[in-house]
Amino acid sequence: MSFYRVLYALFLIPFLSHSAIIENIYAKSTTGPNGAVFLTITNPTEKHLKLMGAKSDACGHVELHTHLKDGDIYRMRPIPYIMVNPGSTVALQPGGLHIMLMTVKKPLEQGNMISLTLSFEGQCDQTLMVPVKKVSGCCKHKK
Ligand SMILES: [Cu+2]
Repeated sequence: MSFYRVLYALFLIPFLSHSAIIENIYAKSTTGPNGAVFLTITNPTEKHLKLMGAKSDACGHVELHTHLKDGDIYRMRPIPYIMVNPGSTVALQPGGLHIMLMTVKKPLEQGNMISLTLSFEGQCDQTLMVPVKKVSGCCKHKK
């Protein structure tokens, strides 16, 4: 490796560490019209990280959702972005924040893989392969 290559690699390291760390990602199996993806997002940077949206070829479009209490029941509500504070982790999980797959093209069955592209503000899009898992006793995705 030449001196310049080493220099180039050292130069890149701070930029590589400036991206979101995605873990524990899965999609809930469903035969219904809508699905949901859950994951954790860790922000290793010193700046706020904003998930602005997502895309998937497994469904018509993708929305970011949260659950808000409405009287005695929790209802899903679309939100414009999900913020991850510097050095912290946000969990998208059943009953809370989630990525909603609207108008799923075909049933999401356990063992399938779907692709999902996450868009963070000021970063390159991240495309991930997401395994479909059966989740029992989970939320029903109705509006
Ligand atoms: Cu939802």
